[in-house]
Amino acid sequence: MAKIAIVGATGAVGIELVKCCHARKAVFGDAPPALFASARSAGKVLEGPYGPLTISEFTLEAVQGKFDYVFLAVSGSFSEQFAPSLASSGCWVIDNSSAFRYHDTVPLVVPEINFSAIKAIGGKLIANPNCTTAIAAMALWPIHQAHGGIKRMIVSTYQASSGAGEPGMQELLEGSKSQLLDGKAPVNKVFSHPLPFNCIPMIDKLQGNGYTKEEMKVAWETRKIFGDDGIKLSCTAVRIPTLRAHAEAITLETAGEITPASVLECLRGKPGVAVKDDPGNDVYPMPLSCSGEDDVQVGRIRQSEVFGDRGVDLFVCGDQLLRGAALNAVLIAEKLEGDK
Ligand code: 2RA
Repeated sequence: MAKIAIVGATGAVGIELVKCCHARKAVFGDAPPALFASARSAGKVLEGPYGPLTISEFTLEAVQGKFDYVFLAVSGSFSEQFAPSLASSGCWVIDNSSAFRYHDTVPLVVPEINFSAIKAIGGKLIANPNCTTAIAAMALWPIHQAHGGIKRMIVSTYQASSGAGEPGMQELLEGSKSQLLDGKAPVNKVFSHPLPFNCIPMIDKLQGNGYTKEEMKVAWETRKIFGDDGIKLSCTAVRIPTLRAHAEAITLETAGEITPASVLECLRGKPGVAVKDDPGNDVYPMPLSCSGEDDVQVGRIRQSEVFGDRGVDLFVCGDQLLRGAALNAVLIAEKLEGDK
């Protein structure tokens, strides 16, 4: 039975990690994961599918060498400080921060796509991708494989408040309530502007090229996960007032011919992907219909007016806390466990 630790257990991703482990009790065993967080949260009790679990204060000594899998749902600076020591103590460390995603010596993994990178690169530290990248990658990888490779892509995102964690979700709910019930303008602390009834075309820090870091993450990480530095990708990342699922409009050009039918054919039956493409009957991916769902939804698939027989447009939606974070991490551990 696998021994599992979740560090950063009180956050939105930490809570989903507990649920995802519980859903895979057949793989990991009945014992609940050990939960760790900062001293401030130590002693708190988390109610979840295993029943009440008490949070312990994280120390390196309490975790290193004592677990098979350590999930880190913490800040990049925390991961930078502790992840390498945890990994060299023999634990598999799956890090949800961006601290190691661009290191050549650390695999960046979506298990359905490039699980083999773990053995190829070696080491026990694995980076979990940014949510926006992981969600799109699930839909794009089968298309990339079946059409001679994706050459160019334009991505526009519609990102939920959960990308800023539980405080982001609370700010959206409370701001909406105060506007609707009290007629008061929403207050913003987490987001740089009020999110209710708004959209904010700026996520993460501005880079020297005028894109934000969130936008560049989609380009950098897609290339690394697909093992193809030639993919050209331009992204506009926008925060919208939804709770926990990201949506992405994608226009892409492939090397080979592509049609909506060939896209449907390569997506059907792929694990982790659900085709929702019957627009005449109002069936398409939406944040509400994929919230709490493991599968990434793909729909509105159409021949591109710009790229002709080498291009399609499509719409993708995925739960930000699941495929975009906790589920992807737990699926990596599940595959490692199966590989033993
Ligand atoms: C966001 N991508 O949506 C981030 C979270 N990882 O803000």
